[in-house]
Amino acid sequence: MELILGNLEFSTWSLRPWLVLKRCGADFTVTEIPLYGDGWKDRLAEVSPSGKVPLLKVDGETIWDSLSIAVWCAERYPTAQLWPAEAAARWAARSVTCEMHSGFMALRTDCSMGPDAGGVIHTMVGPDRAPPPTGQAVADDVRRLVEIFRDMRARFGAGGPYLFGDWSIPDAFFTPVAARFRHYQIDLAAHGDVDGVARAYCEALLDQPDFHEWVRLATTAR
Ligand SMILES: N[C@@H](CCC(=O)N[C@@H](CS)C(=O)NCC(=O)O)C(=O)O
Repeated sequence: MELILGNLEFSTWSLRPWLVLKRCGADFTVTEIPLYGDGWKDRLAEVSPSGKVPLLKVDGETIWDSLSIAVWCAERYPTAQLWPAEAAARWAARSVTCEMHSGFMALRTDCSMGPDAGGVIHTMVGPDRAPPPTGQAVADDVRRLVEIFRDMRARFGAGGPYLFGDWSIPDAFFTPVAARFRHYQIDLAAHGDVDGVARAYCEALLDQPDFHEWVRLATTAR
């Protein structure tokens, strides 16, 4: 099984399925296609139906899109319990995962990862930090994320440090967000996190052993 990814330092979409596959204990190799390098568009077009990463090559098939790969993993590895077992929690988990997958455009734009217009490279993994964003649209996105984190933790999070207690697919989708918040030094308390619940959740995501491994991989010469 081969997982094809963009730059480990800043491809937020790539981090998601890698975390999910790690949780499954899957045996997979990683191929990194550096975005913005020489000939990167052609190389991507050769392997990816959508012209984007991530994608998974398995059993002679190609599965593309981070959410589709996560759903495939949940089917292939039922014992990994990638969605919460309890029905209300499971549907909430799917709702917030889909909301993340299809939304938060202001956050993605104003807190972008990778090279910016001035040539500065913003990463999820380094000690580099950038000034917090100032626009209202991104503030609205952060406020909604804080609301999701606080609501889900309060309703479903009693069994552990993750959004639904035990680790589940939404945690893979929110780990890049936690890394963006850290890089852009966003103070969640200023966006409704009155008692630090959302901040603690983000810290748990950045402290998961698999994310530490990703940071090691991304910061090791290759
Ligand atoms: N919805 C897709 C988005 C994938 C995506 O936008 N990937 C970026 C890399 S982080 C990409 O391949 N960009 C190349 C391009 O747009 O040409 C997913 O979840 O996999």
